[in-house]
Amino acid sequence: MDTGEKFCPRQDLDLDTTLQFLPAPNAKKLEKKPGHRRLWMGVGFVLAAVALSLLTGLLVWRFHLRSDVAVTRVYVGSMEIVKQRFLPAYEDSSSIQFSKLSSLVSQQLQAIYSKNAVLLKYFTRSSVDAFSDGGGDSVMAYYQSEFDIPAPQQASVDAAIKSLQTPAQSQQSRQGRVLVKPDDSLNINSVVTRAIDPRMTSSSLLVKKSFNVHVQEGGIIQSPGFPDSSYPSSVYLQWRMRADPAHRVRLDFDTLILEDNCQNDFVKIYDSLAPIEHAAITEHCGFPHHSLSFVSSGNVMLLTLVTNKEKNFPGFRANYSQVSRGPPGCGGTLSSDVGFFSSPFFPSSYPPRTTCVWNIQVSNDKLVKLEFRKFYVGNDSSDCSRDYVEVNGQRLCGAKAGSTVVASRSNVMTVKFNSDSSYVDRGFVADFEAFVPSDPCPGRFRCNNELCVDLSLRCDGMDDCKDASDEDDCTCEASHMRCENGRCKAKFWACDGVDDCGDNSDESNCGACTSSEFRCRNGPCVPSAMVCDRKEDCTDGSDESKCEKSAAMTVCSDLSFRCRDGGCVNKVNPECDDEEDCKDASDEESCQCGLRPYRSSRIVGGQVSQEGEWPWQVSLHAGGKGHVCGASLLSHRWLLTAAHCVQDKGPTRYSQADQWEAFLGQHTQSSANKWTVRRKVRRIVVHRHFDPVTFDNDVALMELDSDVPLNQHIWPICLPSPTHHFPSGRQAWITGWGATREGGVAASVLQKAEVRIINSSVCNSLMKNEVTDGMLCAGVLKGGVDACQGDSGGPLSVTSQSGRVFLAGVVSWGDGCARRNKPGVYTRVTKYRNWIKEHSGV
Ligand code: 4AZ
Repeated sequence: MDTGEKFCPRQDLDLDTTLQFLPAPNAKKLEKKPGHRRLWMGVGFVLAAVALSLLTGLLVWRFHLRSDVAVTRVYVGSMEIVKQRFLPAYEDSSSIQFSKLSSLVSQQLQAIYSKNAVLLKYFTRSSVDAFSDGGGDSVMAYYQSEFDIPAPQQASVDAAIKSLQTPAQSQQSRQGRVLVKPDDSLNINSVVTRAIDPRMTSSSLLVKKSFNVHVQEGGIIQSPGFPDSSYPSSVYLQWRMRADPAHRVRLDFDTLILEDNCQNDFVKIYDSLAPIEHAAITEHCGFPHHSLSFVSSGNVMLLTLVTNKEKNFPGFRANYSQVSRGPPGCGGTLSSDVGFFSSPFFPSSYPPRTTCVWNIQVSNDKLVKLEFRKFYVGNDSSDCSRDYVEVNGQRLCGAKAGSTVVASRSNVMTVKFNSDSSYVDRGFVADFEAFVPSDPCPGRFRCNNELCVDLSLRCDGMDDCKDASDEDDCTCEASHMRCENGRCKAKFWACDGVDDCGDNSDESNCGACTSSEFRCRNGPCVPSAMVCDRKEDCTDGSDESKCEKSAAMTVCSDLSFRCRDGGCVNKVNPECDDEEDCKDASDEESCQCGLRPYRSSRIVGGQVSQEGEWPWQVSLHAGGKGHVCGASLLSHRWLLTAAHCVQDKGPTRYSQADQWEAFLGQHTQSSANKWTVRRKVRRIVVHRHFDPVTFDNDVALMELDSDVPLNQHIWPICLPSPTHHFPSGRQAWITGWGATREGGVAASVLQKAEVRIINSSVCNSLMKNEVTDGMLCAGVLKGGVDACQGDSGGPLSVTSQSGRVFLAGVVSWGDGCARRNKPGVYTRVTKYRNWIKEHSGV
């Protein structure tokens, strides 16, 4: 629902143009005169109608019937001028040197176009936008050429532009026909011209501006107004970045939040100083969920921002720097028996126009096995003709989930990576190891796909090999059932609507239910009346999992939402769903929460968050020890955390408010954060019945010493009503700066990880019956994703159907971190909703 939420704080940008309405004329003049003028009015009306039809006819003729009406078409390009030394003055478009060289380039272009009858006919003008140092004794010129072309001729001009040969190429042509003869004054090595992205020449763009940036020293580029206000509308801005010769430009985004529709607003980055399509390396809009980092192939890069009139969002901020050419780790000979390598600059995107070749050579009597841990190499196409990795002659491209394994038939393997001139990707990481053909996985299990996995993962009900071969031919343990194909799967996965066995045998024989019964996904039948009563009668919660907005019982029950006037609403989760369900509208009160001002989109197995993605996340620092626990912002003044965070430990008096400081709007723990607001804690309210042994009632409130201002980085999360239903299987997010693996160290940048709510009975069977009514389980049973030490007190966030984020849980405890079949345990916030209200008023 928050998709269209306009980010519209302050607008005080010098780039903005302002619309002014004319003052109304003297009101008296607008008064109606008596009827004696009716005749004149009639005549006037007829005349006006005739004039209007004439005008309409003219316009139709002008734009639809006359095919020779010319439209201006813009082409952009680059030209390499050799035997020309680059002068610093070429960067200044007002210098004499710039004017001189650009007029020579324009003449040269005119000469090129005049060799082609079609181009000659429609060419109007060229202008040079910029020059850059081409290295050695060469200069790159970036230009625009305009052609006035009648609509039917546009395709032939496009074709003529495409067919243009550069002087070097044409001189080598077999017929010996020189199509383009260079002007005497310029020596040209290559010319590339292409039609510009039409979104960049839209007539609605009111402001066009360019900025020149030298990246040697490093620095920040941000959209105008960032972070205090939205970016301006209807602009085309470009930042021309130049590095020293023999260096590359590197650009790392820490925030990018634009409108979702790339037809309206977008950033586009080029491996050139001209927005030339074949050098476009990336385009983004919306709210990308992975980090964005780019490296140029040469010493220039162009960043463009185009916006339209509607919906403006916060924009972007990126750090620029330069790195020396000669990419580290691009190819070479690898002669150990085990090792790894990655695409250049991984985890940044690889640069365009790059080729690396690795020659792996292991001991003579062994073979080589290569496993791609990560693989994002361009688009998947049948011939992998653009960006690809070639292993022993076999090309791979696209994005591959899980691991991909390739083995050699000898002790050598050649791996080649190639990127073309446009659209880059995140690249790959590859591990290689030598193996003896008779024992390819010493001490480990050998999967059919040649992957080796730990022996303990065999027959545990999880597909660790990615081809399920670790689950073949197993003797099933008591908690497992046997599939027809011989695999073992956890019993509670039977009849859950998912083919876990791979032969669907876990989904057959699930028993027929009568017509007045509902069949739970995991098998049992329950009376139909129990469906959508907001009580999980099926142990997998399937009787409640598809009930959003389902209507309604007519009577009040324990599960009804209670309006302030005592009325009941029996719709599932009616609070803050933007529909007034209570007669007194109290279900839509206090709903300034849970919405990021844009959308999109210790943690183990998580990923780095975007700045501002979790504005309710709080970092609690104590006793001068830095970050200790997480918390969630509930209002201007109140935080919710875990009671176990505020228990005295040894000499540290965690129970005392004066020991704590809350950091709001924080992103990184180690470095300065522009939006961070710090507050001392005035009061801590710990749940009276917190049990430090069982962790039952693990909840505490913190009152800040003064209100915090709310903004796009600091915003409260919604509290669910006591009857809010979070069904099993619902996606949830955990966030925090805790350890990124069990026993590991805390994260510097706020981490996020996706988990699912887990049915309490299932959870209790996995957690030795230690899960109480005040607890809620969430996790990934396969392992690898979880909250961990240092995440405690932080939020378990669930997004409702209406797009608002609700606090389902508070990170509380677990059996280690990210262990298989050991979900994380959270304080169940619905159970404490009234307690929170009672003690904080929120
Ligand atoms: C902790 O020590 C902790 N895996 C928090 C959560 C979990 C484990 C430990 C859940 O704060």
